Amino acid sequence: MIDLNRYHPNPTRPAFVVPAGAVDAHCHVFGPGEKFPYAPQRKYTPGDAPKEALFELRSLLGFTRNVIVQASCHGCDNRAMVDALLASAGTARGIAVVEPGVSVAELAEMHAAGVRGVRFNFLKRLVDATPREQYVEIAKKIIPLGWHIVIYFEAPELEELTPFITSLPAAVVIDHMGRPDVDLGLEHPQWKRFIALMDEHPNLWVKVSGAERLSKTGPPYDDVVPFGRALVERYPERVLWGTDWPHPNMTTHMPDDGKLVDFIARMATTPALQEQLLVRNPMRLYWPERS
Ligand code: 0GY
Repeated sequence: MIDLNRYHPNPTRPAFVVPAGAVDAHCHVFGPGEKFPYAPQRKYTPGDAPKEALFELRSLLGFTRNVIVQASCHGCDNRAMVDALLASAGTARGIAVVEPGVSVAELAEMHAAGVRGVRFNFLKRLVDATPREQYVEIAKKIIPLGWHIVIYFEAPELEELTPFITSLPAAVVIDHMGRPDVDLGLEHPQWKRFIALMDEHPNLWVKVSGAERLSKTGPPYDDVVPFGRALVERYPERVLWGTDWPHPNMTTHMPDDGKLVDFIARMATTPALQEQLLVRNPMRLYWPERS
């Protein structure tokens, strides 16, 4: 029996060989809970997914770097994520979740560890709502550090969120393709609204991750291909990809991370697009000094 609260126990080595220096730009570490307790206000309690397991997976998949995104189950306590960054010898960057009262010294310390952005999460099943003014306050504090903002919402929320998103004075990275309902197709107003937003705002980036969450048909996620491919081909300089390991809150299956890597080649179908998606774009955003 597959345990849906634990990452895939033996992912396959991908058939798709990623370009040298590839970045997994969306993944998490969970705990271990004994050392880094989960937040009291969390909406789910994950199985532990420690940094050692993440770095082992990275090697198996052929990747060089990670971007570790603070997940809601750790609230604003970024210690597990920062601990992973510090252990990575500069091969991981982080995205934090912070309170509006965060101090300049705390931000500077996170920056030194490798944090390069904050995440605003709008999913009601994951977090209690944060007033927009608080997010504005956080945005103001992170701008001087050159950080960006990662934003997580579901497509039905986009219309209401658009004035807020477009007011943010930084690069904004949208998680999981803006979480479209893939059954609606590429011609539906829901998807067209998202494309219009991306077209009009060159500071917006998008992760073509989350096929395993978006798919209604399950592996090999055929129904997600047109969405991912449309984004990669329309915005080749503003797309990122990540495993989303260890895949919290999956309800139907636990994805094989090796198969998720194979899926990349169905969205980014040429070596040039693959290089942009997996190396050039994330390097520009997260390791600008090295790209
Ligand atoms: C993801 C997606 C999910 C969870 C979180 O912060 C989180 O807890 O992001 C989800 O359940 O959709 O990107 O990890």
